Amino acid sequence: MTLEQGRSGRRLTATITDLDVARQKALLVGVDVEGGRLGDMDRSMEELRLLTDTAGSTPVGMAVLKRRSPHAATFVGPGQAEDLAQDAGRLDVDVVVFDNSLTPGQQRNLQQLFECDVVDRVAVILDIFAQHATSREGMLQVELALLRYRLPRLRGKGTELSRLGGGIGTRGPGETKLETDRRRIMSRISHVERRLKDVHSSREGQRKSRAGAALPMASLVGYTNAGKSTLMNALTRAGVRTEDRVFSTLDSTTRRLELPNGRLLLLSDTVGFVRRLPHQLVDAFRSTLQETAGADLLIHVVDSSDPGAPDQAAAVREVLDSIGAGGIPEMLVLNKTDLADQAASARLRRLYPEAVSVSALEMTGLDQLQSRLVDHLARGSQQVELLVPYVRGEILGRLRREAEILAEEHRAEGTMVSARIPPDRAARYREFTVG
Ligand SMILES: Nc1nc2c(ncn2[C@@H]2O[C@H](COP(=O)(O)OP(=O)(O)OP(=O)(O)O)[C@@H](O)[C@H]2O)c(=O)[nH]1
Ligand SMILES: [Mg+2]
Repeated sequence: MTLEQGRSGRRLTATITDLDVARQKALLVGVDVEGGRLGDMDRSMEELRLLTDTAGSTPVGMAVLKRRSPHAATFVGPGQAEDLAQDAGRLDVDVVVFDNSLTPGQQRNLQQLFECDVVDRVAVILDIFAQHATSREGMLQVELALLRYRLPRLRGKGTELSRLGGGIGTRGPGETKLETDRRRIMSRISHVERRLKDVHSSREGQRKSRAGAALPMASLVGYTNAGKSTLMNALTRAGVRTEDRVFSTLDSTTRRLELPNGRLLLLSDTVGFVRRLPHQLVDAFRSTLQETAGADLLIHVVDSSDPGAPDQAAAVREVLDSIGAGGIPEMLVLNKTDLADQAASARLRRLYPEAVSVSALEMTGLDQLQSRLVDHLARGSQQVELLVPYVRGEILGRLRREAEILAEEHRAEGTMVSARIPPDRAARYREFTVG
């Protein structure tokens, strides 16, 4: 890529030779409006490049512009819009992708000016989700998000009237095409919402039966591509798909994890986060995300080889707050230590002294992570002596899952057990406590 310093900002114009001709060509545009730090803008644009590429278009040019405040009609200023239209023509792009969110009106106006498609980051993320969703629930959630995004973007052609039937009783002003489209989308939205409700209530049933099993639950959370699924596989052999691309996981997978001291934990892997995750998606994926919000512990996976790791961690915490998971205890895991250079690793360890360093791919640091999980579960636990009658064998089974057994002895009256029980489980065993 070559860098030009123009009057309206910096312009990067790519000359990428290994172009896949079947793919759409895209011009990426980022507008620095709040006078934010340059580094942030660069990282955001790099991410937009990755998102656009994942969505199936090849970025062939990039423009980073400055503007004090967005122009009401076109977001960028008139001169900037003209420059961009020229770039779009010269590079012969199919689509111009804005990193900033555009209003439906701005999007429409720019489309006319550039004579090609114009989309924003939200649309790109929605598009990736639409391509990757595979489960029934995932597809319904994505469709809901897409419909809600499209609704305000319907284009009104005031003169185009569509009349139902056309006979007596249908005469009169008729209904604009916009109104019928809008009504169609709204009725589809309520249809999808109803179907989702069904899926959610059956999931709620599953969740309840799991709550009955009384296993603590830990959720893997983190920025997309941080290595959550790889870590899930390394710990549980779950066989979740992992890929070097964003949003490869959209559905949740939950597996049992047996810790070194024999205690069981449910571990779930779910959708990754990204900076400025579209609110339509957060809303639509609320139930998937709520599973995270119901966890006893969040295992926050950070890609320590990414220079933007601290920003990514902050973005993840923001999303967690927005779904009501901000108060759940968090264990920070610095992943991909095999890729990170030493200076960067040292810097991250200083920033997050409490974090565990691992490489999920090379399976290093996992022992330490597991023992931290053991410690976490045992936090605040009390050592108790229990006498469990032989007829209550099921109690021992449960105890083995929920507590750490220190000693066991068979007596005439039953099994004498010495165990460390977490505080939230202690009440269940009170009737067996001795001494
Ligand atoms: N070198 C290295 N690569 C890793 C490590 N962990 C994961 N990766 C790679 O990083 C990429 C993303 O891994 P995933 O496990 O799919 O990441 P994820 O967080 O589940 O991503 P999404 O589901 O897309 O949000 C894959 O290509 C992995 O092979 C690691 O410790 N070291
Ligand atoms: Mg994944």
